[in-house]
Amino acid sequence: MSSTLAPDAARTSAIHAPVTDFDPYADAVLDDPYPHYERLRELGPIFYLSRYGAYGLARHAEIDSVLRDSATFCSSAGVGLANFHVETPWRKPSIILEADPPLHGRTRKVVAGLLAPANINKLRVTMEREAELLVDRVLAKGHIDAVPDLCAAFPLKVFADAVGIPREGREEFLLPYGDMVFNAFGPVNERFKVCLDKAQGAIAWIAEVCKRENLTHDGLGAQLYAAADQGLLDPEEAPMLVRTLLSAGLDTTVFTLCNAMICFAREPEQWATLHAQPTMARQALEEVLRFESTFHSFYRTTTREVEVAGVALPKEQKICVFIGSANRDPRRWPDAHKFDVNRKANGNLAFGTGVHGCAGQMIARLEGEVLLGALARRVKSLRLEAAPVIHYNNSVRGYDSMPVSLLAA
Ligand code: OVM
Repeated sequence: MSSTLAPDAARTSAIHAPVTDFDPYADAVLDDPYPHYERLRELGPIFYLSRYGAYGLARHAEIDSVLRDSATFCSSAGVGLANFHVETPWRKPSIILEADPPLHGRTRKVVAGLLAPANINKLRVTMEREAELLVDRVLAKGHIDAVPDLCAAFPLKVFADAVGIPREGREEFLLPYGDMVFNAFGPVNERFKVCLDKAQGAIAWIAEVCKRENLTHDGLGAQLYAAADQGLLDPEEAPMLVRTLLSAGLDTTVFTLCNAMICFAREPEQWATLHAQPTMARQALEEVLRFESTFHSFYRTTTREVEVAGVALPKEQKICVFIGSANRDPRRWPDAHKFDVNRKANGNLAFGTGVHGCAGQMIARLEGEVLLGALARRVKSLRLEAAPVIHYNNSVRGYDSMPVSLLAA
């Protein structure tokens, strides 16, 4: 990582941001991003990523402030590196993620109601039953690949059922579609291009299953169409928001469960603590989200000239927020690099914050709590049997394979 004087964008400012040629998307960085994040935080409260022409934030305080000021740091120019005002997005922009007021407020209100505890808590019983069946199966096997057998299997069943899409095609298409969605929050690198080539079938399948006639009559998808019937959404907005559920709701929860398994496989004492007290599952999940965040980086775009940490930024400037770093910032977290299920991990930015804070965070936490709780009650110990295989993606962190052995309680 080199640090020299600032280029054009910062030359006129009172304080120049440190410049770095750091590539957040390099395989070697994704293998273990945390030492790199520490160097980024030490560069200062803001820095300039010369490879990408974007500023970056890696400390908790600055990221929190920027995410809370959605008027200055907008989403309608895309929340990836691409600026939709000048570049053509790979798909029609999301009407919630990649939107500002007034459009965002209207769609967000409908999705917030859909995914509020009052509407999703009725899913708990079904999820608990599925979790028990899944734990039966993995304990019977003893040796498993925790990614397909557990971490992917659970959301592909319970979340896809909750949305109300067909069974056929889930395994083949849902995760590859999300893989593309999350790669698109980074640069158009080789990873992006290869993924887009592979995602063509998934893109067509997603468009089909978002149609009203392909959804169950009582799921979350059907409820979006019902909201359109009531005039809360335009008719063409219902399938767009079903697409949002399927974009944002699978890879993220699958990888969060992978990250939970990794955290506990590496820290047997932490598993012993949770096993002794399975009702800690929700709190433990929060610490997983802090310690191994799922969504590691995304962007905002300035709507005007603005100073951030004393550095003057122009209008239309992309700023990358390194969530995975904010959640390890020692300025915010005592013993930031210790995975500790007893800590108060609230205030972590794994789900973002502000008006765009994850609308699905309560159902995500519900899935995580239910599966982790079922495992905590019935699994005495878990052991990593071989090196896990990381899944390389431009913005989310997870695994393709994780050979694990489980010992029943
Ligand atoms: C969407 C969408 C897609 C991916 C992620 C997300 C993190 C939203 O299509 O609206 O939120």
